[in-house]
This record gives sequence, structure tokens and C-alpha cells, in this order.
Amino acid sequence: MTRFVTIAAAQMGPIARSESRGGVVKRLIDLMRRAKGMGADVVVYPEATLTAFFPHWFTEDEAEVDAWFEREMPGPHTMALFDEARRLGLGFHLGYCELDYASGRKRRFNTSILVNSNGEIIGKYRKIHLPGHSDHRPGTPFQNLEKRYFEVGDLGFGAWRAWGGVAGMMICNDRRWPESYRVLGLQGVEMIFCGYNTPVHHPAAPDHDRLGQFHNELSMQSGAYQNSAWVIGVAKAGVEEGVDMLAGSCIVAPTGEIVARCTGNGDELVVARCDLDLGQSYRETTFNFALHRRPEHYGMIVARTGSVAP
Ligand code: CDV
Repeated sequence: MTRFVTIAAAQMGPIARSESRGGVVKRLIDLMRRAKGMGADVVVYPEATLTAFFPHWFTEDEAEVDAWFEREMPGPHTMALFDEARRLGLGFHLGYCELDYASGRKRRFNTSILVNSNGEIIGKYRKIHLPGHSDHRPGTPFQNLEKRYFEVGDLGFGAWRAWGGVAGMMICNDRRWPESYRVLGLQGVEMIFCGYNTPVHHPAAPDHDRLGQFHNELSMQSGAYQNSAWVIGVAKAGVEEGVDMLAGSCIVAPTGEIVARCTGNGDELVVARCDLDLGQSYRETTFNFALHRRPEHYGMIVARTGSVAP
């Protein structure tokens, strides 16, 4: 029996610093309704979807930082999104910034969730690879203070049965690390949802700028192919508070091919009917992990040459 799931990548245009959560949720609901009209079963929103990407700005004011975070999910503003998903019978993936008090102290995470078509949260992931720096660097055109505002995620890379297959999540910078995909691939994940906020300009290495879209696609296409999974990469795009953000949201098949791609810099949807069994042929041949993968031998070369990385 062939298994199909229709997935919508819901790219977001810039979100102004002054834009309210309610205003953003309205945009998300509009995209959700349009996705439903295009036959989607699940709609995938970007990283930190509910606000402007505040790690670009430095502040020492704790209250100001906390204001970018959600204390509950769903909360007063996001409840409408959950209600609409339930009404339409549509699942979704949402990236947001999470304030967590469960351990008895305040912790901040860059988080994403999977929500089923009954409006129930069925999976949660907290970003592991946090890029940027924690110190104030006022000389740069913008900063990336993720290491200051977030803790490293403590939930690992999970896998959940959803939409007739197995789903996993990663967030933005995670997509550049092969380990992220492989840990999901080893759990049999068939669809990987990944939101991103990626500036076009790389202040620490401007010579990388011209390759931004190439590296974005290279990472997701190789991750998809080498792990026999669909990868749905969804951007926050356009010029947001003076920072030009990489667009190019796309849906990558387990073949490594991009089957759908956004072409603009604003709120935009692309939809693909994804055959979850397409990965099977790769999982049973080239990437049959049980037959061909040999992790027990991977340490030998390092041991022989003695070139151990720090
Ligand atoms: N939000 C991110 O993780 N962005 C990084 C940028 C800062 C390089 C990325 O890997 O796209």
C-alpha cells in the first residue's frame, strides 16, 4: 500500500518588531486555510514563527527578553491557531521560543512542536545546535545572540508516528550538521520538518554570503538523500528590521531532489504530495543501514594516524 501525505511549506515574510502575536497568528491562519484549500494534511511554519528574530539584537533587560517567549502552548494568542487546525482537520509544525519553569528555574529554549489534526501536541523538539555568540558585538550590522538567549535543547532528536509515517524535527542551524539527520534516520524518520531564520549576510565570514542558498539546499538535499527522508525546509524570508533573510523554502524528496520551492520573499505556500514509501527503495539498497553501515569500524583510522580532533 502506498502512503501519501500532502505537506505545505508555509514561508513567512518579515515580522516587524512591533507586530503583535495576534497579527502574526492571523497571517498563520490565513496560510493554514490556503494550505487546506491546496489539499494539505500538514502545514509547516518556520523557526521562531511568532515574532521578529530577536537574537539579532542585544539587551541585558530580562523582561524585554522574556517578552519574546511563550509561557504556555497553546497560549492566549496561539489558541486560535490550534482551534483552526482542529476545525480544518489539519496538522501543523510550529517553531516558537519557549519559557520553561518545569525544573524549578527559568529556562529558555528555541523550540518546535508537532500538532495533530485534533489540535493536540504530539511532539516537541528543542534546538541543539545554537549558532552565534553570547557576548555583545556592537560593531556588527546585526548580531546572532542565540547562545545568550537560549539553552541547548535537552530533548534529543525524537521521532513520532504521525500522518501515516514517522516524523522528526530539527531547527535551522541543525540542518547543517549531518548528525542531526543521521540520528533521525537511525530512528526510521520519513519526514523531517525544519524551520530557519538565516541572514543572507554572514558578518563573521562575508565571503560565504554568495553561497547562502547553495549551502542551504546542499545541506537539506544531502540530509534527505543520505537518510531516505523527505525534508521540508521553511524560511522566515525578506528584509526584517534591516536584516535580509534567506528565502527559498523547499520540499526535498528522499532522492535528494527539490520538488517544490518558494520563489518570493513574503508569506508564501508550496505544497507537495509526498510518497512516504519513496524512501523505502533507498533504505533497502544504498542506505540499508543494517547491511552496510559499519560504525564499529569508524574509529580505526583516527586510532592509526593519531590525528584526534580536540
Ligand atoms: N537561526 C539560525 O540557526 N541561523 C543560522 C545562521 C546564523 C548561520 C543558520 O545556520 O542558518
